[in-house]
Amino acid sequence: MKLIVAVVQDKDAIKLIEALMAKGYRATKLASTGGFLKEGNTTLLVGVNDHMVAEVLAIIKKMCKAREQLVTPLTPVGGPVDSYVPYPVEVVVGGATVFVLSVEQWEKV
Ligand code: 2BA
Repeated sequence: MKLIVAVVQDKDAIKLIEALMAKGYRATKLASTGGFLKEGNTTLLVGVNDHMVAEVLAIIKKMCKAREQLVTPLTPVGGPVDSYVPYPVEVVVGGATVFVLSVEQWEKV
C-alpha cells in the first residue's frame, strides 16, 4: 500500500482528478500554498496498492504541465533600497512534485 502525495498547479488539478476518477482511483484534494511563490497550489492524496503506483504516476505526468512564471525578488534586507531595481525572474513550475510513501496500515472504520 502506498500514499501518493502530489503537489500540482491549480490549473491542472480538476482535469487530473477527473482522469484519476475515470480509472477508478480515489483521491483527496487539499488546498495548499507553495513556500517559494506563496501562491495557491493543490495537493492530492491518492491511496493505492503497490502495483497501481506506476499507472497513477503516468496519469499525473500526462495531465500536469510545466509552466513558466515570473517572480519579482524582494528588496534585499539592509541593502540600498533607492538604487535597487527588482527585475522579475522566471521560474519553471511543475508539472508535479510527487512523493510516494509506504503506508503501514490502512483502515476504514
Ligand atoms: P513553490 O514553493 O511556490 O515553488 C514554485 C516554483 O519555484 C518551483 O516549482 C521551483 O521552480 C521554484 N523554486 C522553489 N524554491 C526555489 C528556490 N529556493 N530557488 C529557486 N527557485 C525555487 P516546482 O519545483 O515545480 O514546485 C512546485 C510546488 O511544489 C512548490 O511551490 C511547493 O509547493 C511544492 N514542492 C516542490 N518541492 C517540494 C519539496 N521538496 N517539498 C515539499 N513541497 C515541494
